[in-house]
Amino acid sequence: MPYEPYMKELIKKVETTRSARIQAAKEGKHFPRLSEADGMKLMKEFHPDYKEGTKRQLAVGPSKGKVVPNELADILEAKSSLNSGTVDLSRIDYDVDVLVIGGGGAGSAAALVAQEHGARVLIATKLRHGDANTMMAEGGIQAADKPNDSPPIHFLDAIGGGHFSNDPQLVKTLTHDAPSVIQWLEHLGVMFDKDPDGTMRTLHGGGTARKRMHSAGDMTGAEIMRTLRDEVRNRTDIQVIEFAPALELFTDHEGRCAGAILFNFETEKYTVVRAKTTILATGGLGRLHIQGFPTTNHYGATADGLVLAYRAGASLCFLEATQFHPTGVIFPEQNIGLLITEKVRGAGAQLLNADGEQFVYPLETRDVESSAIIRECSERNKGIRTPTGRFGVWLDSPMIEVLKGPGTVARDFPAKYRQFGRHGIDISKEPMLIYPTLHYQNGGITINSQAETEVPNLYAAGEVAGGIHGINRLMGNSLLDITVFGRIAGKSAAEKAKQTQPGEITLQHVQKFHEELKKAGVGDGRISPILLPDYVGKIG
Ligand code: MEZ
Repeated sequence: MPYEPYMKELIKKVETTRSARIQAAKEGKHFPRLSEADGMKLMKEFHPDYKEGTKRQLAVGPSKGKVVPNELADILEAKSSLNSGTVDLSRIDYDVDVLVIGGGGAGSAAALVAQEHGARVLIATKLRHGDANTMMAEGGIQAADKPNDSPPIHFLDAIGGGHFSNDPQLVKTLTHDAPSVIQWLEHLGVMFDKDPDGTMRTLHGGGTARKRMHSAGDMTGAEIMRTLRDEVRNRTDIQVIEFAPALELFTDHEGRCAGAILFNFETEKYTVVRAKTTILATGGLGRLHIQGFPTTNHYGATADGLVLAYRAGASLCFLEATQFHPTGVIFPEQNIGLLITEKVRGAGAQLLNADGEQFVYPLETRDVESSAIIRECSERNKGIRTPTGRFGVWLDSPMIEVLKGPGTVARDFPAKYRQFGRHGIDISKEPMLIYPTLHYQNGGITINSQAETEVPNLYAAGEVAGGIHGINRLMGNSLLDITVFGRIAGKSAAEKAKQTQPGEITLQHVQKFHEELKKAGVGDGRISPILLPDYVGKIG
């Protein structure tokens, strides 16, 4: 659906202010950036995380007393569909060294490295191999590999982006390993954007002091996922089972993780996997649609790994904070919630209100940027109304054509160019209409720098793990995190498997958790993991 005539009238206001804005940008004059204190103040007023009545304390489990969004608490304080009597645990279908649960970027990287360390590896994935948030990531992956940059500068940016809440040891590992991970990915076949002389092209993301965002057009995640998946599939000794989500972990009599039970979507049968070590790489929670927000996330992002690990005894961290990406599509209606990469702002595009005025520095951290947009559309009443009564602000992509030369938008943002083009909107000539969208699970399962959880023989990597980003992640640190910690988890799990005898598999922790729920008087009737989002009767 192209812009309606009244929207085209409003776009004229954007065009009126464009040449002065471009001139200012060329002179290095920017909209003032907020101080840490002013950013925090803005967030407390407008960021969804601070909205009253949207979170509650967990009543049971290892993180009892911690506050999480209600939608997440609902599935953490819920019963398993299994108990000790449901399945015959004497029949073991697969007996492996390392079980990887999740077939996205983190799971695939983990499987590759575990196999290189001599482990017999099985990947179990809920949908198809590669159906993951990795595939949805657009703009880039951070690594301090240019002469004017360094891992310590990257470290400071990541810590600042997390408002000083991140686990410093995890950030050190993330930023230190980044340059070698880029080399590893390139060696496997990832085609990063380069200048004609072979130099990696890098841009700024929000909250970064150096240009260190490496990209593959606006499909960086898809390119990384394609490469990792191909590599796994080429190593035929790594087994992959698709359409087989994990329903529950197994623990042995010492409380160590001992594998998982899978549910096969196609056959509707259970599969029992005994594993010496297990890696959770199940991704995030976007499809819980926190506070009713649309999401950038893939269809399977239903927080399954958090539920499984929590019942088995792993604590959770930083889940009180959810990331809303500032630039989700708000028009055309068919695409609501889909990601418009931060790389668009990294390339020079600015955010503008209904009067064509800039109201925020374009590369604030995501939580601050989102808060400014929400304020513009609510308190300041300067949002642009869509035909169905939603509000958004303009993202002035045509600026990029002027700043960087004609054809840049189609070349550097081919996916967005085509996506909007299908609706009769040429984003090299007309701005995009955006509003914050639910993007990322900032926190997750507590891990250390070896990717170990608090449950022996259970590891976690990627979006399911917490602590690396604290309460707010910077752009491009997710594709980095899945690769760095996926690789570490693979190595740690394979090495541990060498010293581990397979344990007896039980669901005793589930029974214990059910008793705790009963004692606390919560969770009656709710079953989790939910595996797939429930939209029945909710779309109107
Ligand atoms: O790290 C991300 O979330 C990312 C690359 C998203 C984007 O804006 O492109």
